[in-house]
Amino acid sequence: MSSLAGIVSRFAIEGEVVSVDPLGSGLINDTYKVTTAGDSPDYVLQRINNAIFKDVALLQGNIGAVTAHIRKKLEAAGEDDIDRKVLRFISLKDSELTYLEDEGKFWRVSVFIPDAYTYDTVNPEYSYCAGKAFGNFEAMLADLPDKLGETIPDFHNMELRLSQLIEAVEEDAAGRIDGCPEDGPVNELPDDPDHGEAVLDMLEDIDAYGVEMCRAEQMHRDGLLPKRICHCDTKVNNMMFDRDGNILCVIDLDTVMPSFVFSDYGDFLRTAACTAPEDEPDTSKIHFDMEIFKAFTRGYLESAGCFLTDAEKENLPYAACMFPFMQAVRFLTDYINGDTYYKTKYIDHNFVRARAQMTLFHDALAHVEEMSEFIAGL
Ligand code: GN1
Ligand code: MG
Repeated sequence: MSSLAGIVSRFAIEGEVVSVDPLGSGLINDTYKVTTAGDSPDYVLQRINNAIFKDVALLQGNIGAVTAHIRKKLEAAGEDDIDRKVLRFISLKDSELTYLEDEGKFWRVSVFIPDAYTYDTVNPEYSYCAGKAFGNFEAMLADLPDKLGETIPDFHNMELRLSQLIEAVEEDAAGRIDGCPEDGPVNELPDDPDHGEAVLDMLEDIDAYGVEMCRAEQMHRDGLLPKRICHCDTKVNNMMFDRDGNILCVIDLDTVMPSFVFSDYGDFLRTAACTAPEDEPDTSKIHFDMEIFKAFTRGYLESAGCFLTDAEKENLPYAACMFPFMQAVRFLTDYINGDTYYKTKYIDHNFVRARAQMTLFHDALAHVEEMSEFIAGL
């Protein structure tokens, strides 16, 4: 088996590798920091999860087009420190490709951005900056000449996510529905002995909102909602800040593809406006934070307001609800399938995540009117 340092040595990096250590907390790819000796830059090594990103060539092609386009814009705007504001991927030593296939695994290397920080929680001031940054990111990509492929087809299609849940329930591949509650819980949550029942309750709860949460697909069919190039994984920890809290860049570009703007807006709030981690077991700690919502929305509309349609703006509160809902559906689907998609740390992790997301969904839903009033007043 190739060593990590051996993998790195196939890329045209500068300097001598000193160490390769795990980095970050992504749920899909494996990420490492590559430290080099002396003044050479450090690097980020990633194993691309090709069970999920099935077309790595397309994926790296998208990322190449996006980063080159952003770099050009930053240069034209006379920005300084550009290498900290857009990712740079390294080619192989013996080819132009920016990924390596080795023993059926796919790898890539980018330059590590020094003195940059990611956060799992942010205050309103940072949220405002993040809103501006994601709006800017979409604005910069609005005139991208290359046509991007969908790295995961229909990634944020709510109708598809619900049908995947239904399929999972019908198959019940891991026996996490059948056998419960009659045979007792399959797995025991420390605080929830009636677990099997809890899964069924959650399915019922999801079913009650399914049609309403598929509004985006309906609007798209009615010609009311365009697809634009979006980031599609705007978790708060996918944004890099400098030491003073200024935004440097957005990272984790695997899912940059055409989608509804609700994706970026909704997924940021799902993580940043939640008062607890996305897998919080104690649901009493989970609330939708309106101060974060307001700050982020103000920032986002300052940079994206110029290209968004009225229908898009009016439906931002829906997006704030739809994303926790969609994530609950995705986590629950994976739970029922037997945890084949997301990395998990304990047996019921995906169920706990789904429950946290449904709790957040309900609290966001209770704030829809307040959100709409705020947006109308901006
Ligand atoms: C995954 O890779 P990571 O951890 O940033 C997922 C997102 C989910 C997120 C939930 C390709 O993102 O869609 O929102 O987990 N990415 C993919 O934490 O499915
Ligand atoms: Mg990430």
